Amino acid sequence: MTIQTIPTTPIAGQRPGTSGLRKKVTVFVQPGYLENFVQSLFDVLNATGQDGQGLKGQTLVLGGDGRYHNRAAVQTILKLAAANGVQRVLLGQGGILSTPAVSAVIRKHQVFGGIVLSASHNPGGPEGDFGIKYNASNGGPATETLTEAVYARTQIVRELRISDAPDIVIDTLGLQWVEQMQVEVIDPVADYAALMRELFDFDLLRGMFARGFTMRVDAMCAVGGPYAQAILEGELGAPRGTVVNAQPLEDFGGLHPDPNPVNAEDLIAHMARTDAPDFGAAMDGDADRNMVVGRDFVVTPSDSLALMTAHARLVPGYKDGLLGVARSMPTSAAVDRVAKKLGIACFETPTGWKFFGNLLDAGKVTLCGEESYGTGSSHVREKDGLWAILFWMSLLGATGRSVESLVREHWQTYGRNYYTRHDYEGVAVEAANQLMVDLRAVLPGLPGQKFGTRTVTLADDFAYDDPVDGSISKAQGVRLIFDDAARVIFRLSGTGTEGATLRLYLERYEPNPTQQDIAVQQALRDLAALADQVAGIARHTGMNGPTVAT
Ligand code: G16
Repeated sequence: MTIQTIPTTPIAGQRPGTSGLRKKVTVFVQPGYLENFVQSLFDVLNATGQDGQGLKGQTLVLGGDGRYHNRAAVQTILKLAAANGVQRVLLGQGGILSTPAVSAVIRKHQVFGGIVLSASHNPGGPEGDFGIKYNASNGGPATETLTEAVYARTQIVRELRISDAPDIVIDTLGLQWVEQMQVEVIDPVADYAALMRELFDFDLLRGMFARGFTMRVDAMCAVGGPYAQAILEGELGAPRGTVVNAQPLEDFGGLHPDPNPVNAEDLIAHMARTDAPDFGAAMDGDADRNMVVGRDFVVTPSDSLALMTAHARLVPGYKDGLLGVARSMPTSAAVDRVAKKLGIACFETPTGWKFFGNLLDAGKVTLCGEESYGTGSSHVREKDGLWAILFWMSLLGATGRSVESLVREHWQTYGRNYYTRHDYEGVAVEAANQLMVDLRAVLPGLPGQKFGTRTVTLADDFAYDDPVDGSISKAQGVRLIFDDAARVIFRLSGTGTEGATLRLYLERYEPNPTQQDIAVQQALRDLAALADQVAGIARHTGMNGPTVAT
């Protein structure tokens, strides 16, 4: 075994997006692609690490969602880590760790940071996507400052430092070595499960299953399966088969592991049957997203966050109440109304879980959530799919109510925020950029303008001043806010790997209980037309409607 220094040349386009670097597998397998990025990350960490020591003597956590290329990438990263001063790596068995589990392991063992191999909800397999992101010592996604520094480094990286050691055995628990670096292969579920036991009343949940509570969790052939099986079927006594698609597969069995009504159609159909279980849920590729479904009743992520906030004291881990809550800007304002009633702060951040990190670290918020099927809390620094499922199950157990009745009661109390997201996928990058340029140009003229019965009260490009570290993030999405609290938001996705995706978020508030049962797309039809009128979506994209509406 020797450590080698190998010349390399910079590769263009290695800028991390909303959540790490995501590209097609065909891109990631190009010689030097992964190596250049990881070397650049290690160079930055070595230059900026604690006490000037960089990675020397430090421990990293490593694992991924098991998608195609996960296993090969693990071996490459270990060889680079060993050559760049890392002392120890905690590696999930088989190269597997869900994103929230990486965060939990980093925090529990108080280590320097971790690397997550995932393209989240993006499809897998040789023709699918792969991704990598770095999480810092708080367990959360690296800040923009760090990811930008890594990107800058990728543009000048000239040398790889890498060991020529043989591959290690990643399926066997225990200690191995790569050069002087210890690799401890750990049980991917154990630390995470221990954390869940601290937050939830497992006896209550066990009792629910014992009394016949029924549930269907669709793990979408992704990494959440082993976690859900171990906790729900193993510890809590749920009947075998409660977790479906539980075996993580390199191509997710051809499923698109994105837990929304469009991609989790099998779960939606199952929950619409007359013999549907009491509770349904799905998770995404790396198990940080969740979708909550009642009997023939889908809960929007925005409503889910609002309800969890309203009832948090029913869950043991949150019985003392919440410090505050945070949502991403495009997420509906349903939670704002709950926060107001509870008298707690509600923060509005740009899209990207990394923006919640400072608020959580500073003790300003306890719960966070996003419209993109993500909810989480201060227990880790990632959104957490199975945690959200256990949280909802706890609410059902504590109240004895159904999913639908809890949500309907919530709307009666707080009003309903009708909400939808329209995705225009596969738009030519230039056309999408031009749409945003043209839209930004008309913003100054919009306030005061009337559209039907509505008047624009604010039209801006959202900028976020981080209240903890003072950093400013500009151009985070164009928002139009109206005098009746309706909102229309436009932004380009930062997680796609092909062309551009325009996201259009539509929301209107309905306080009248007799008007809270309109089909969502119908309730928001006029706002969709307004959005097209202002932004010329059809004109710019050549598309007459979204590819996905959830
Ligand atoms: C990531 C981020 C989320 C974000 C989502 C969608 O989630 O962590 O904060 O809401 O992408 O981002 P975009 O609208 O830019 O595509 P994940 O689950 O993909 O890691």
